[in-house]
Amino acid sequence: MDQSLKHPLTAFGLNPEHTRVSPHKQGHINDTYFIENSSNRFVLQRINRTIFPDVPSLMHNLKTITAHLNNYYRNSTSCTLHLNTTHAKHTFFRDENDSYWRLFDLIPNTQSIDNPTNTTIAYQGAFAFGDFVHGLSDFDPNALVDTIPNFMNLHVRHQQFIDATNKDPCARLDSIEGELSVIQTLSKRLMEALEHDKPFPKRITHNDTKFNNLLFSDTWEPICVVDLDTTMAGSVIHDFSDLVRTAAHRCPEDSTDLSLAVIDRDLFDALYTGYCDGLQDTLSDFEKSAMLRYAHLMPVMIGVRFYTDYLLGDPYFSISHEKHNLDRARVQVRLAEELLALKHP
Ligand code: GN1
Ligand code: MG
Repeated sequence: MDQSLKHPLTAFGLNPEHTRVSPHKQGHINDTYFIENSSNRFVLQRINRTIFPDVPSLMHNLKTITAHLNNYYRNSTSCTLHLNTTHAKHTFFRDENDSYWRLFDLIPNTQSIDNPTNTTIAYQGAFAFGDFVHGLSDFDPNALVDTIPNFMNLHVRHQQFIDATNKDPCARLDSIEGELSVIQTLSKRLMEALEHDKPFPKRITHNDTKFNNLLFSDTWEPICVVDLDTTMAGSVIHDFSDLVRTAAHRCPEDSTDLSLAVIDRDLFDALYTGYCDGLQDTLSDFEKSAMLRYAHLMPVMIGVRFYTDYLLGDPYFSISHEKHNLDRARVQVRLAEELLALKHP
């Protein structure tokens, strides 16, 4: 076992000698491990402190959100995450190296997928993400801390991208300069459109609605929305767009075969209907039409972020090969173009 796991396991009342550990590979941000002893299974996470510097506030959000959702899901087959506490009754543990750890119960008999394999799964998944926001709709968005300031601020993301192209610290610009005008134009047009539009109603949203952030049962019933670190004040426009970014097609996020980055109209429609149904009557007509108008928003914003990270030498998203962030960025551009070309009644 990785020696650094011993202290956190002990702090959460587990005996490292009688614990099996296996690393979990998904997610670009935190380090995640599956933990098993003779009676229970857990998910242990080392929180990425570069990205989430204020862990107490992050964990305060998480505690508040899960308490609220626990009540919302009480008569349903869905559930929310369950945080374990340390001997000292804290939801996180800080070790001698200043790493912060937390321990969730593992939700048994569940599975996740990167892309839905049919429209029923797409509908069910989108419903669950909409229902998640619906469950938090009677909760004051101002009660939560912004765990990452300006997380969904396209102006800030765009400026960081321009700064990265100006600095070019890894001399990576030369080889990709020709392709950057596409993402720049997409991003500028979006900023202009957003500026002339009405502001989106503020709600508590998930802000990372990757399709694989939802656990399904073995018969594909949605069970639990996970990865709640960016659940904070936001808008459904972003959540819906991130959902179509990851689920309205069959293309891996980092595919080098761009011919796979094709939007499937049926999957898109199933996601839209499911998401609207999940939110029930809390969704306004303005939001419903803006969700369609800005369906390409997250591919553009994440595309901008992937290009920025590539230019800066990959400090943010974990990578497994040198051009990983570039591969990811190119898929996002293709998806944005596809989504822009969709016609809506
Ligand atoms: C990150 O944690 P993970 O891998 O689900 C990122 C999201 C991006 C996503 C792109 C805190 O999410 O914003 O959409 O990667 N999370 C954070 O795959 O930056
Ligand atoms: Mg995440």
